Amino acid sequence: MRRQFSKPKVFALGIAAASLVLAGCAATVGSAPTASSSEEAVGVEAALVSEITVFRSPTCGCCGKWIEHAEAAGFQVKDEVTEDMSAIKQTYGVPQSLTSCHTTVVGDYVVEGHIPAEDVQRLLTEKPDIAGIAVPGMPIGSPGMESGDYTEPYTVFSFTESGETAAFAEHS
Ligand SMILES: [Cu+2]
Repeated sequence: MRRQFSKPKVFALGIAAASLVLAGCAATVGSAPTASSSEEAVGVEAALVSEITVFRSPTCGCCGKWIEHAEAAGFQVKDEVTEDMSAIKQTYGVPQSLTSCHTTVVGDYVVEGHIPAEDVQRLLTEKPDIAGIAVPGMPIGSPGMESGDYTEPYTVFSFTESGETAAFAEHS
């Protein structure tokens, strides 16, 4: 389920997210990618960006699963493997409090972490005046982080170049 927010909300983030990134995808062990994501596959229209670039570290398994999710939704993924993800996040201006594992470049936007493809498509359709969107940490149940049927509620945040954040979408 997704709700859209009109009022910006700021959440306390960071410590939990950082430790999750260090722990690296442990929750995905033994879980299979769900087939349901392909049902959202329609929707990348010709006019929208279809080629995206994913930066990820070589050891990141859940990043690969998110790539599969994006491909199932119709995106063509350029897979860039790098040892220095913090440099990538700095280059693309991802606020430190919003960092996750992989960083994706979608047209002029930065898409950080395990964002549902439907939110990427909404971003491309609505073209808001922001730098990008992010799911901090690696919430269990987000695309690429599936673990059985369990989904922990999580928020997709938008961020601007000056570092302002707001809720973009909610998932539970
Ligand atoms: Cu991840």
